[in-house]
Amino acid sequence: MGRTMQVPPPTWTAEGEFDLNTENLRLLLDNRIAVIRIPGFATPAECKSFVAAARSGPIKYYSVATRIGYIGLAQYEYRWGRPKEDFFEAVPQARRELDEVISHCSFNPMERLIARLQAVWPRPVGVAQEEMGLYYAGIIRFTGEGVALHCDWAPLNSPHYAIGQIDGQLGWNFFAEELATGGQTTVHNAPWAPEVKPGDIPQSYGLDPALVAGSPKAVYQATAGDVVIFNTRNPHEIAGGVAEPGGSRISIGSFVGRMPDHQLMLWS
Ligand SMILES: O=C(O)CCC(=O)C(=O)O
Ligand SMILES: [Fe+2]
Repeated sequence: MGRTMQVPPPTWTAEGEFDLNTENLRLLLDNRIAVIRIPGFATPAECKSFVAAARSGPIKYYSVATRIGYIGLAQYEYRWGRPKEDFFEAVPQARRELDEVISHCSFNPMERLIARLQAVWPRPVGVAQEEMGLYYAGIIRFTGEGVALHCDWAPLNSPHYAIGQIDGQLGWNFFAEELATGGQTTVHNAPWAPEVKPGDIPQSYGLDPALVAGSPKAVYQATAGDVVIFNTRNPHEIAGGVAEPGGSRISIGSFVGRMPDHQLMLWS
């Protein structure tokens, strides 16, 4: 069994939302605090520009019950029965599609976010890579109908990739458009540690609510203009809501993993 099974996973010592600084980033990676928010990461004009660019991009839909639109590439879609080569071969095309969308936007949210993290982190921050190539980072999502309870934890989801070596995983999302009502994200402080047979990759989406019953939780609002960061080993879910006419809940984000040498690597 992996080392993740032997040590009980850490839990929050404080709930609520914190600013981005070195200490808080470390606490979030260690799963000691619930949420970091960067208010006003982008101006209202920049949000509008991003929304227009995203809407004109090549939107696809995940094969799950609630309709989740996206642009980009998710590594975990390759976790069962697909060789790593397939994933790394798909990266350049996905990158070109994202670059095309961002070229229509008045700013680059990926570059801005990496700069904000690098400004507070003493080790290098950048898009993940390994011998086979560069990962893809930066999924644009349309999540107005909500997202079911799930976990994102590469040591279990992606054990055969370099990102499987991380000891902390965060997800950041920049929200460019918010719903009129609803759309909150609930993060449950019940860090994922399922029993798995060596080599097995567990189902991590549509988790049983019993897993989080009675655990502390933090609820954040997906406010347009802000970036919100949380520890994705905690099961989390997004409530559906009511959009403005023609609107949605539109974001771009990726994961951030802390490698054994404490570099921060980004992927989606
Ligand atoms: O959109 C959100 O609030 C969270 C999305 C999510 O599940 C993630 O970033 O891992
Ligand atoms: Fe997630």
